[in-house]
Amino acid sequence: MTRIVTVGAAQLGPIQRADSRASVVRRMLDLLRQAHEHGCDLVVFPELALTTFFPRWWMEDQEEIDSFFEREMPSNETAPLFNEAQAKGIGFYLGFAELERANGRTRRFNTAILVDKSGKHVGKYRKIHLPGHAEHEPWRAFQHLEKRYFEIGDLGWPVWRSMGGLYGMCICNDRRWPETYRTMGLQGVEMVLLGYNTPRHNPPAPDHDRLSEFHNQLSMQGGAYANATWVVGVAKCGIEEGCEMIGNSSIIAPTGEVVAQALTQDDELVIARCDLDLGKSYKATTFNFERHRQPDQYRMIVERKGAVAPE
Ligand code: CDT
Repeated sequence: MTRIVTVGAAQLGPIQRADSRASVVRRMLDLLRQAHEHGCDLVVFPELALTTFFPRWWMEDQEEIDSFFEREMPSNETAPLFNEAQAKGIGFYLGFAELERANGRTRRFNTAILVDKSGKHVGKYRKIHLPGHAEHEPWRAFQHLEKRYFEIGDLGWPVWRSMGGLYGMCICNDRRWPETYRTMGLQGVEMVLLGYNTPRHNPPAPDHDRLSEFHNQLSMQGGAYANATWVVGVAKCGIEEGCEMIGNSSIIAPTGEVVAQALTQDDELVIARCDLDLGKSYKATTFNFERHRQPDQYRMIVERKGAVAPE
């Protein structure tokens, strides 16, 4: 029996600052409706899917910063999404800014959750690789203040048994790091879900700008192949508050091949029928970890953080 999961990569076009969460949820409901019409089992929404990509702004007023965060999930504004997905029997990945109040502490994370077809919360992931900077750098065309507004995720990269397969999550910049996929690969992951907001312009390295889409594909295809897993990467994209973010939302097979890809920089549903057993032959041969990995020779990966060149 094949294990086919029909996946919808629900790319979102730009969300401006003035756009209400209710208006964004309406757009997501439309994508969910399309997903249902095409028989999707699972829909993947982007990183920080409910608001504009606010780390582009230096803000000092904590109340203003917190206006971009969710204190509960679902909230009044997001409940229609949860209700509709459950009614249609569609699981989903959703990225949002999480404000947690626990044990007298307030903590803020760049978070994603996985909800299954019955509406059950399967798992939560908090972004570990936070790019950008923590202080105001006015020379930049725009800021990238994830290191200021979020704490480093504290949940690792778990893999969950759900919806007939083994699922993992990561968020945006995580996709550029082989460690992200390998940690999930070592738990046998069959599908990695990830959302992103990737500005085309990288102020500290503008010579990379022309390669934005290439680097996006390169990292996701490499992660998929080397870990024999599906990767579903979903953008929020287009021109948001004057800042262009790349699209190219992609569904990538364990072979490393791109099976389906967005053509626009707007709301767009990209669909693929994904056979979760497609990675099996790779996991049994070329990437049989138990047989071929040599962790004793990789100790430096966990013992050393920055590169140290030999004398
Ligand atoms: N959201 C996010 O993590 N964006 C980063 C921009 C980094 S600039 C190289 C990304 O990796 O896409």
